[in-house]
Amino acid sequence: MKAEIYEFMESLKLKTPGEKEFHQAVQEVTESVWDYYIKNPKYQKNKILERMCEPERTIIFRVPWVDDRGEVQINRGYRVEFNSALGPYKGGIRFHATVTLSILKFLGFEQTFKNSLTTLPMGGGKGGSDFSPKGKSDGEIMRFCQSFMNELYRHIGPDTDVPAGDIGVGGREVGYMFGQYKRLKNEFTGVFTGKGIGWGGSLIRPEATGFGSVYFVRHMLQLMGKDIEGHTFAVSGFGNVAWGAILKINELGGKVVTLSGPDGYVYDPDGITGEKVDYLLELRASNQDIVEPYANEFGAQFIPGKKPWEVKVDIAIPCATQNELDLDDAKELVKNGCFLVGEASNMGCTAEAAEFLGHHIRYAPGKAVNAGGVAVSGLEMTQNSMRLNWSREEVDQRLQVIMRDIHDTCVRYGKNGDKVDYVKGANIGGFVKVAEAMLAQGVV
Ligand code: 2IT
Repeated sequence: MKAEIYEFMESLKLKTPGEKEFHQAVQEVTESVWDYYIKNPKYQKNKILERMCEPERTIIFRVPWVDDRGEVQINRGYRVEFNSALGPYKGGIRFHATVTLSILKFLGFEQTFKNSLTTLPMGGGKGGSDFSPKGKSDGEIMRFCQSFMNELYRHIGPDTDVPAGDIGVGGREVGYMFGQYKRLKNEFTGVFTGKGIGWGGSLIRPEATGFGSVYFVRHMLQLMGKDIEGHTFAVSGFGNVAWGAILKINELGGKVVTLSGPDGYVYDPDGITGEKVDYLLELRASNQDIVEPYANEFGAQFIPGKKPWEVKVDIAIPCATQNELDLDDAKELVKNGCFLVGEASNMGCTAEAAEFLGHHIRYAPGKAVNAGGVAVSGLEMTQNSMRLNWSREEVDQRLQVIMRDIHDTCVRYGKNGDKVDYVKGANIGGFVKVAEAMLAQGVV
């Protein structure tokens, strides 16, 4: 690492002790943009990078609620309003036991660059709670969402901050939060995305992250003279992102042979197709956070306590969570002939795994690959503002164009001989627009 970057990181760490996921995300971006940053003294003079690393506003609040036994429970709620240079803060809400300020800061930081890459007018933010939906009843989830909104409603709005879903937050939770916002503010606006079809949601939003990831991977393959068809895929996770990716891979003639959860992974060499894909929605709705029932239902193999990266596949698409693929996993994948990893989860690879993959095979980071989710959220905001709904075809067409543009941006800034450094391409591509907007808007 360059001495200047080391110094920059040391001073960030002093100000944000213990926030290791946030440090990881900042270091990756800083290493990518440093040369570009130094070449443009106006950025350094205006401390653009330092400003980008400090959220504009962080809200932390108590979320008290009463469980089904009548016991009082306390969780912590957060919203990190990271950067509004390009538009209202935009980004998901995560409900998971592992949520900390560091996790939400890394996600909000990443979101700023990702949203910039989409070409749509959205700033970056992220929120959530350490509340775990696992094993909770529908009533408990509703009461939690309402209590969470009783505080958050004063900080968000269709032109201020527009949340959406993330891990643990899907259509049901967005519905409860939107309902409570509407009640408190007495207004029906596009304050959330990922809403239900019929009350302001956009067609294709549930599929968008997965579809977009596969569109992006297809562009990566096309640069290598290949396509989705005929290739075998390892997918991790079993939620919304994995579901959408599997649907699109199947449609384009690929075969997905794995799924995973906190309990282990499923190996289904026949391919996850048809009713097996629909079954993922049932698994998610059961709030159990396990994939073993899939293996029992369809007679597939279940490997407890392991990750799917030990299976021999052509392409891997991590769709679960941060740092789910480490250096050993990366080496195992490459040893088994995997030639492409497209990260659909946010920061799915550890820094060491990302570096190894970037050297040996084609690898693209989450902020480029998974940007289709928030891109269609942006399109949902557009439709809400127009008070019109677009057809599936219209939204899907726009999503495809956006993913192509993001891939082009990565190639423009990351081209390196006959290879593409997608990490560098995505980071510089995302950075430039935000930096220019911040410069134009003065020291704010
Ligand atoms: O990580 C992400 O991009 C999301 N969870 C989606 C954010 C959004 O506002 O749709």
